[in-house]
Amino acid sequence: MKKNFAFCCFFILLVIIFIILTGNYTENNHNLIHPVYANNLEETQSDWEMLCEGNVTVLFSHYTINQTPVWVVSCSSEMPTETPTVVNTETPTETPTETPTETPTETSTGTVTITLSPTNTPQPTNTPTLEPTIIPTNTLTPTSTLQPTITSTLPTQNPNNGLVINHESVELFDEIPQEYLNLAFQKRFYFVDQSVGGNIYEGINCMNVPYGQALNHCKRSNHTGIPSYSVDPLEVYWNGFYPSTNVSYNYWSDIGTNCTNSANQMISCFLDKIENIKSDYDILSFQVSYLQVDGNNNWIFDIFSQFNQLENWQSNNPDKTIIYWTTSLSRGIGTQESEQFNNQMREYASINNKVLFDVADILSHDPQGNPCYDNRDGIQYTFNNRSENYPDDGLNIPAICPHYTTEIDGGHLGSVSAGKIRLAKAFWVMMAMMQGWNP
Ligand SMILES: [Ca+2]
Ligand SMILES: [Ca+2]
Repeated sequence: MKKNFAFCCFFILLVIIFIILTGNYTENNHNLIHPVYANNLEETQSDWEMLCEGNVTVLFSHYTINQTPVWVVSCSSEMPTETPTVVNTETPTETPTETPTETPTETSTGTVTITLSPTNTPQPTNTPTLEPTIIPTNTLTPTSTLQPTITSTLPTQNPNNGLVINHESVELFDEIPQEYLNLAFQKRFYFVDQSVGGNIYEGINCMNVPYGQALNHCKRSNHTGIPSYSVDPLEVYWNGFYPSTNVSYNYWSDIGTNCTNSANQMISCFLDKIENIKSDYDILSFQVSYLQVDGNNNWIFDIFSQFNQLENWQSNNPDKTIIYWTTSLSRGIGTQESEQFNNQMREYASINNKVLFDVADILSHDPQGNPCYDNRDGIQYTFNNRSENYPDDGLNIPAICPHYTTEIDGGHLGSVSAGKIRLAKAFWVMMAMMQGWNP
């Protein structure tokens, strides 16, 4: 009897251990992503939508770590009810020879854990925009396989040589000679940024595999809200693959606290970080987010007076290259501050022969090269549950094209792909030109 009782107890104990382990497994099995410290509500919501591929249905508090609430967002696998209107039905000029083997079937079913800084109030009332799974009308398949091996000894870029990568550079992507790509793949690149930087990093990672193997969020050419903003599927297509293992990215919140609160903090956070990791990288950089040029952060202009510190570091580390970026942009930013800041950055890079990744220029031109301006234009922009109808302020200020984001005020690059893929292509053009390619 005692034996039976002991056996029973042991069995119950086993069941309890199993339940605990299973619970832990489920928790560990969450699609743990980088904690997002929301700068504002819009950014957080957009990140949730992006991470859940547009489907956010359940939001609940889960637990706290060091008194910081950790929120769990459950992504639904619900499919959109509307049928996307495919605008671009033209036959691509490239002649694909194979039929794709992959049928995009992915739906977002993962659970995403997001850590919010305690001062932010998550908004569970956010109505997600469902993003249909897009089946491209073209049938492109990569026809080449790139080998990331050094095969030549081409001259490397002199850090004193200036270089501007802007929207016109994107078209050069298909012309990059393999030998320069091979050199570019060896360069270890590091950047610090906010959420749009995360989007850009995603774009670069999209191309880490051949097009046929890339995730859906890499290939969305259709703008599900306003079909006229859809792009040619070739805009989100690439041949071969572009290894991203040597590209690294950190959020500002990774490298320090209050890094985005002042120009002084920003530069010292960046310099402290790169001093610690410089043996691991060849090219180092940071981007100022559109959140810092929204007109409420005039301190951002002080950053230019801090650049002498970057110059000092560059002088002390002649085998490294610090490159410069213009800002990300949103539909609403486009502000006079963003325009002024980016022009000042272009001027600094030009005068001082810097490499400039002109992200603002790339994002503010549509794939045909037409400029895009802020949403205070008297033109109504409404789809799904979103709308803006701001009066025309009489100013045309460069802003992200609606071809590259489905946000009406924001500028995240997740739900349509052309923005982040064009930036990824421009990135490789820049990396190849930094290795001496002169197209
Ligand atoms: Ca408008
Ligand atoms: Ca305007």
